[in-house]
Order: sequence, then structure tokens, then C-alpha cells
Amino acid sequence: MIDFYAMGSPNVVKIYLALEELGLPYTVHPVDVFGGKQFDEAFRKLNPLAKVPVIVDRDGPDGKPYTVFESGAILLYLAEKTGKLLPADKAARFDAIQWMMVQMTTVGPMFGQYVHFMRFAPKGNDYALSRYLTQVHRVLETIEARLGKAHYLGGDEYSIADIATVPWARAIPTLLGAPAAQKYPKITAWVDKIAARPAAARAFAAADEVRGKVTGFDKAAPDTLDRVFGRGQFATA
Ligand SMILES: N[C@@H](CCC(=O)N[C@@H](CS)C(=O)NCC(=O)O)C(=O)O
Repeated sequence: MIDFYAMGSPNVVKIYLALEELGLPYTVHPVDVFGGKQFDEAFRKLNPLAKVPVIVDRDGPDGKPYTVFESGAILLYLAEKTGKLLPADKAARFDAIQWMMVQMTTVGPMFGQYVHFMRFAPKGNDYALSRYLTQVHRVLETIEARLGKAHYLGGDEYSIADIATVPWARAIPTLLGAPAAQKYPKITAWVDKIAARPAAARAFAAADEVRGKVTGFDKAAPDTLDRVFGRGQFATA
């Protein structure tokens, strides 16, 4: 059994996708991030960064409970535990791992910063908005080209590279607008192909369910929002 500390954000949706695809039994523990619950001492013992997702595998290495934070590490852990979602062949395996790393280092952070400045920052940050939006398009153009040459991001097989990337990619029309989304037909087709997997449908539904159990970002208390974003009285620089 896996204890899964969750909310409905893209980094968390990755783990829903993996758990459902792998058919691993799990129990969801909603973490009310926009209620500030990630800062509770008990949760920080699971993740010193105070962020979801986190899993605790009650049947970890040597049969002992094992805690994993950071979504990329969790995906690698689950792939290794089950021998699935990563090819056995070494070159194919690292093809998938490097594309997963593109998500961890570029897709997630660039989309994350773009959304922050678009949705939460005060007006007058045009430089930041332009920079992050440009970086988002740069990586999407790269992924579009990759999907012109391969069925999945890692190559022939559905892998943790796809699982890591699809939660942001499916939000392209919402976040960037329909005209921008039309620039990426290969990405759109790949998102649709993944969304048609029964495990993905279950994962998206489960993420919708947990979203209903935590505070939405638009309902967060101003003080909590400042703490989450490290601004106002919580800014250290
Ligand atoms: N690099 C981390 C990022 C995790 C992350 O940013 N989690 C957000 C939700 S998507 C969070 O818990 N934020 C709470 C906070 O920063 O206080 C991962 O991939 O797991």
C-alpha cells in the first residue's frame, strides 16, 4: 500500500497517472496547500521542502516503509519498483529518463513561473511574463519536434517521460489560449492519445476529486498566499 500526499496540481497529477497505470493500491491524503497545511511539522517530516507530492511506500526497500518526495524521484521509484514505465534496454531507458528530465528542469519550472506571473504577480512584470512565456514556447517547440519523430517522448513506449509531461501539456489551451495550442498539433494528438488510456481517465478523475477536498488558489487567505509564494512579510530578500 502506498500513502499518497496529494492535491490537484500538475506535479501531483503525474503520480496519480503512474499509480493508476501501474495498478498499485494507494490511499490519498489530501494536503491543503492553499490552506498552508504543507508547513505543518508532521508534513515537513515527510518532505523538508514542504511541497506535494510525497509518497510513503509501506512496503519499501527491505520490506520497510520508505518516503519519497520530488515528483521525478517518485516516478523513478515507482518504475523501478514495478519494472514498468521505463524500457529495459539501456539506451531506450535513458532516452525516456532524459525526456523526463526536460519536464523536471524546464517544462515544469517555466510553465510554473509563467503561471505565477500571469495569475498571481502584480501588474508591471512584463519582462518576467515575456521571458517565461518565451521559454514555455521554446520547450514546447522542442517537444513538438520530438513527437514528430517518436510515438512517445521516450521513444516507442509510453513511459514516465510522458507521465511527467502530460499534466502541463493538457493545460496548454487553458493557459496559452486556443490559437497558441494550434501551433502544437503533435502535442495535442499525443495528449488525446494518453487521455484515452483508461488509467489516465481514472487518474484525472481522482485528481478532480482531491481538488474538491482542498482550498482552491482563488479561495486562499491573503496571508497564506504570501507564505506559499514567499512574498510580503515572508520575503527573505
Ligand atoms: N519539484 C517539485 C515541485 C513540487 C511543487 O512545487 N509542489 C507544489 C504544488 S504543485 C507545492 O506543494 N507547493 C507548496 C509550497 O510551495 O508551499 C516536484 O516536482 O515534486
